[in-house]
Amino acid sequence: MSTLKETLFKKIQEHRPRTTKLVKECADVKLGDVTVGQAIGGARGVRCLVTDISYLDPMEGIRFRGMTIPETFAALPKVPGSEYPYVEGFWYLLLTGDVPTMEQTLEVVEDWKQRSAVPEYVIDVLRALPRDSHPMAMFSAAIVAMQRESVFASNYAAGKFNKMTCWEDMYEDANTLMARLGPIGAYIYRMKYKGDTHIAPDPELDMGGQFAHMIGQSDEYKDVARMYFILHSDHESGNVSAHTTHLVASALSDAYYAYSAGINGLAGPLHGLANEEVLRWTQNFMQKLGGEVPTEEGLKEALWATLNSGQVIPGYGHAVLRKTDPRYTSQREFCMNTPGLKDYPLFQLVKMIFEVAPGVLTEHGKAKNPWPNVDAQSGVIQWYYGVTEYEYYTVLFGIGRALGCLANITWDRALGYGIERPKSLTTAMLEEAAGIA
Ligand code: NMX
Ligand code: MLT
Repeated sequence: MSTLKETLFKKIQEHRPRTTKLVKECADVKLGDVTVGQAIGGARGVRCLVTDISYLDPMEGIRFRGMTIPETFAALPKVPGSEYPYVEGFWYLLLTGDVPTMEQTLEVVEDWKQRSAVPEYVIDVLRALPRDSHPMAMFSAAIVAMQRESVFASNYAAGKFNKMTCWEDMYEDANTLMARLGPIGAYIYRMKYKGDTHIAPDPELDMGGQFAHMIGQSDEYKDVARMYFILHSDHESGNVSAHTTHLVASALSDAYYAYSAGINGLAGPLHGLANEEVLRWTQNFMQKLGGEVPTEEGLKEALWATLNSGQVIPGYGHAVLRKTDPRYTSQREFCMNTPGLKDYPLFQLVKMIFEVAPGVLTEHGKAKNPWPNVDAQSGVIQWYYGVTEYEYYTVLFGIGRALGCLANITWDRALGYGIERPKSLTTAMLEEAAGIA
């Protein structure tokens, strides 16, 4: 058994009595009330999900297994010669809560390498799709196509389902998926945007470095990939992609069905697609100015024009956060510390939007949070390194988001979480409850 699996097993055994005790002895303890506004308004703030992988504080932002973003980057083993950690070590951390040693990290690197070959039939599926299909549709199709390989589904069908051990099958599927998502994403990228030319994997590289290599990027981009996948990994479990993955998995659907569904949710413009919307909006705006950075006045006018046409300002606002997203700050620091990017005109504009948009949104008076989220800053980095196909950006998000979603559903199985099935009410029932019937 690998060190990761052995450690995870130990953690699961330690954790199970806590969940059992809560269910057996404290099931009636109230966590809050649900209002009519919440029932109609997307269950915002309803406290009814459980995860220990990450926690989102409205003012502080995300902590992965109790660690802030800077703490996470500092603690994990780094790829030699690189500023950023191995994605594989981060996976170890998300699953177990322990910071792995270099040796433990390299075990995962090796395991993923063994699992990473993309089957020929997945390539056939991708090639059969119209070439102008959205890359997120391609990504989702490739994931669900691999369902036939699910260890969980095949053992279930063979009557080997065991509540105590089925997490091991989920763990197998999750690791195989994690190992293949980068190469699948790279295949889609090269097929759609680089004349259908493909680059073979380099057996020496870690997951983040391999992705950079396989899309045909520079050495410098390897750290961008590592940073990007880690930053986008998890945002507790109520966001659309994580919640969808959890919901679908709760029906005992396997990791392939569940994460393909999560990807479909990530593809919405109010969720992961916002990263491409930000770049589209910013580029259109700069094009109108002949590539010049606008004045503050010109920017304000453009922001108001967007709001007055009934559109949202992409990359701003959040369902939980009430301050600048630390994932935004982390990427901003990356830009500030990268010669070339620091003075890059598009970054200057992104910085200016940060100075102007919160004031405009506050004056507009609708958004509860006028501050930027992760998506406001991510596209400019991609553009700078030459990944200019912005409809592809959400696939990058989707490769990273798999880390959180798949760690979560592995734990869902380990703790035996039930099928998710909240209760519906009719509008008449709401009116009656509100005393306006
Ligand atoms: N620009 C304009 N209006 C906004 C914005 C924004 N950036 N953010 C919120 N609002 C509006 C929102 O549409 C709603 O209007 P109405 O009452 O007419 O329906 C009102 O403000 C209240 O919404 P909130 O309660 O502040 O936000 P909510 O929790 O419903 O939604 C988002 C959160 C993130 C969906 C919303 O802020 C938004 O649409 N932002 C722009 C899209 C975006 O950046 N999404 C990415 C989120 C992060 N991610 O990667 O997934
Ligand atoms: C995310 O990373 O999932 C987004 O910030 C949206 C959310 O947390 O609801």
